[in-house]
Amino acid sequence: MTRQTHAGPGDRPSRRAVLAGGLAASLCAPFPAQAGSWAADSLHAAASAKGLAYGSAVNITPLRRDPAYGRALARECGLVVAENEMKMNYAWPEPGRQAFAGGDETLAFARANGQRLRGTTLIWHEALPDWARARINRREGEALMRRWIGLIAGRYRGRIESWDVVNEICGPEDGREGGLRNSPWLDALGPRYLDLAFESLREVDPGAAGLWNENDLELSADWINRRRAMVLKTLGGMIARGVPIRRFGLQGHIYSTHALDEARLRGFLREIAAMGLSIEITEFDVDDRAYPADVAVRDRKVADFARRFLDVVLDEPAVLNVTTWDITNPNTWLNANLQRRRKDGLPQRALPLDEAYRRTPLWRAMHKAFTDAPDHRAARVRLRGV
Ligand code: 9MR
Repeated sequence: MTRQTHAGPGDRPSRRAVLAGGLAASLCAPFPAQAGSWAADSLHAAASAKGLAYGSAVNITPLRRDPAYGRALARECGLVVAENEMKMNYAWPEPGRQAFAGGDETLAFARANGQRLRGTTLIWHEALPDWARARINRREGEALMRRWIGLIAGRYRGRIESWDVVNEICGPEDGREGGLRNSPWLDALGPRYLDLAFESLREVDPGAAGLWNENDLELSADWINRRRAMVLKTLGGMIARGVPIRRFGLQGHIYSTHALDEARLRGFLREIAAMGLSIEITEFDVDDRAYPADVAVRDRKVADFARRFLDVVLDEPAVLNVTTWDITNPNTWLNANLQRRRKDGLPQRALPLDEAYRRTPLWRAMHKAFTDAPDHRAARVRLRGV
C-alpha cells in the first residue's frame, strides 16, 4: 500500500499548477518520491491497509529541538499538518512581514518522510494578528481575505491535500444569521464569507480539497444536536449554491465529561456523506478530565472511549483519515487550556504516545480500530468529495 492509494484524481495537482507553485525549486515535486518512513507495525500502516490514513499535527518547537519527536512522527504517520505555522498570526504577523519558515519546515519534514500534508487554517475568528483584525471590515475585508488565501495557499500550491478553508464557524447560540458564530469575517462580509473563502481557494489551488473544519459535533447533548442541525442545513445550502466544498472535517476532540450517542453520530456522518462530501477526522484526542487520576485506570477509560468513537467513525465509508492533535501526551493543547486541564493538576493522557514516545493503551485501541475497520478502498472510487 502506498501513500497515494486513496488520493483521488482531484488531489493530484496539475503539472501547470506545480510549475506555477510558489515554492522554490529546491522543494521539488508535489508529492514525495520516496516511500514513506512509517513502520510496518505503525498506526498509518494499519490504517492504510484499509484505504485510510493516520496523521498528526506537528508542533514546530519539539520538531526543531528533539530528534526523537521527529522520529516518532515519521514512524507512525502517513499524513501531517502544521499545528500553528500556516495560521495567519504566524505566517503574516505584520502587514509587511511574512514568516513561512515553520510551514516550509513542516512541508520539508513531510516530504522527507513520504507523508501527505494538510493545511490549517485559512479563515478563522482566532489566530488573527491585530493588524489584520483591524482591517476585516466592509471596505477592506474581501480584499484582505483574497490576499491572504492567495499568499498562503499560493505558497503551498500543489503540496496540500486539503485545506481547512473555514474553521469553527458554527455557533447557533450566538443568534446570528444561519446559526453562524460571531466572527469578524461575518461582521465584515455577512454569510457570503463562506462562499468567498472556498471560491478563493479554488482559484489559487484547485488541486487542494476545500474543507469545513468544525468542533463540538461528536457527543451527546441538546446543544450539540442544534449544532449538528446547523451543519447539515448550512452544507445543504452551500452545495445547492455550488460552493466548491469537497470535504467536511470533524475535529474529534472528544471529552470524558459527555456521553457518546453512537446512533446519532452515525446518522450525522451518513447525512454528510449523502451530500457527496468526504470526511476527515482532523484533530482527534481524548480529554480525560472526568476520569480518575490513576494512570492505568485512566488509560483504559481513554482507550475504551476512543475505540467506541472510532468504531462509529471508521464504519462510515466517506471517512478518509484520522489525524490526532499532536502525537505525544506532553504536547497536548488540553494542558494549556483553562477549561480543559485537569482539576488535580495531572497532565492529560489524550494522545497515542506517552512522554517517552512509548505506545499507550490509546495507541493500541486506535491500531485495533484501524485493523478491524471495514475496507475503505472500494468507497474511494465512488466518492465525489475526495
Ligand atoms: O493547538 C493549537 C494551539 O497551540 C494554538 O495556540 C491555538 C490557536 O492558534 O490553536 C490550537 O489548535 C486549535 C485548532 O487550530 C483548531 N481547533 C482547536 C485547536 C485547539 O485549540
